[in-house]
Amino acid sequence: TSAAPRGQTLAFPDGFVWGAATAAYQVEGAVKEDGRGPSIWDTFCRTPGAIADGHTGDTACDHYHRYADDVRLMDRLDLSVYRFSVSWSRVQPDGHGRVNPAGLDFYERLVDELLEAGVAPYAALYHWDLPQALEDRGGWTDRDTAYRFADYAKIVQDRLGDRVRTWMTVNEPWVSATLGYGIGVHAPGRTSWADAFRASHHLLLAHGLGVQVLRGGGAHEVTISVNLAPVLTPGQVNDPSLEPSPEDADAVDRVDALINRQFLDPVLRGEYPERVLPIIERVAGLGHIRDGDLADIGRPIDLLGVNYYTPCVVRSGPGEPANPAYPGTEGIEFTGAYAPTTATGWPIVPTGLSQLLLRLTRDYPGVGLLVTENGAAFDDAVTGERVHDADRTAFLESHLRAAHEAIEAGADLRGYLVWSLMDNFEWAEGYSKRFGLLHVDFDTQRRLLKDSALWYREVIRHNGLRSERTRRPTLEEVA
Ligand code: PNW
Repeated sequence: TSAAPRGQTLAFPDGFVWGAATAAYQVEGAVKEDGRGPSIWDTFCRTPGAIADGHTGDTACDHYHRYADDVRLMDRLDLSVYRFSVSWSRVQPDGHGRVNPAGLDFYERLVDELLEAGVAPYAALYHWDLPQALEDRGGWTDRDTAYRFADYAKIVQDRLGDRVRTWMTVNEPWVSATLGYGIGVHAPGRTSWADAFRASHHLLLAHGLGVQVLRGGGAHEVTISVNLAPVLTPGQVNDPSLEPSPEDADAVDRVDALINRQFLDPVLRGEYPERVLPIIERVAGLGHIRDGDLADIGRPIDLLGVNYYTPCVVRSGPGEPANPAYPGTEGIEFTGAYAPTTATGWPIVPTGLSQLLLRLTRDYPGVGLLVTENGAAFDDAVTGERVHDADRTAFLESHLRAAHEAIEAGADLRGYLVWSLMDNFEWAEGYSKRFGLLHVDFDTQRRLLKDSALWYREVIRHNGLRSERTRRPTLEEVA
């Protein structure tokens, strides 16, 4: 229900950044090469039943060897930025102490290749692949891991800081803590809510200490990427103006505090929300939150990285037990959205993105916004040399319309990065879920530009959406 008129170009602001993202473990492969140490994902992938079809990231997209070809494809797509993550255990095999220069060499080659192609490197320091040696000392439940992260951030910046201007500390602390330590469906596969809350706090602390280090090292822009979801009642999914009942509004507020404000308030205001503290205290105590931590966590950042996929839909549900993924949600029903879904089963709700961006603008003014992930998995079929992924193009187009609408209404949105540049290792789903603009044949490692990639290139070239919806590229453009 975008207000944007059809038959007219929707221009984005000058300097708007267009890009795509990946993460080290999801694309690199080469897990034993050039001195890389094991990460918690290497270990987790060997746990029977943990990953669909027993897949691992051992080879993934073989990006470690094919990075130069992959950068050429980014160049062909006219990307202005590429967000990648650095594998901590490539740089420090044990997560502390000894540095592995060959690991840094890889990122230096990648960054130089990107700069050569005119694609700005956005380096994320932590996208879930904790060195196993640190997990053996307690992982993110141990406060020391945050300090080790700060050391590691300095090591990477010392090598790349003259070329990388935009740095991201941690990716999605909620997912990392909850799926990894709370419900155990991600590495390290632990199942303790007390651990999850401690992990969550230490990930935020790592972010704050990282900001301090990166600023000290002259970083131009520092950001964190947070998975965010507007929390809506079922009725609001299709009619955002609908007023919820007081009971439903209370359910919405409690879930919003847990999934969004638990991260936004510490980072952007230097405080935990009042609504979350009693839940943390009941589950984990508050002993892990020390004086001064929130001042560290709340250090100013330049941009907030927003990862948006789907809204969270709830209503009051007297008698409901807490949702296993959200402690403290007794009496709330998680209904899901009534909307078409992607291949991961996530409802497609583009208006959720405009609502989210406008809410951030209203509640957290003064920080620029960057969509660091948005995208969708679909069951793509290859036809000869083509991948006709019209559903992905429609997904991206509808979300860009929503983003444009938010900008028109005052959101300070600086850019948009598609998740993902290429099909890759989708964590617990293995290779079964394809999010890429590039199709990857995991037997031959051949890459194909999907129709959505060609469509995205047109968006980038015009710095906006052209009049027709879901325009398919012509064969000449593909050649
Ligand atoms: C993000 N959830 O993960 C990650 O940053 C990517 O590495 C990942 O490939 C992508 O989204 C697609 O899944 C998420 O359960 C995983 O709400 C799970 C959730 C959200 C984001």
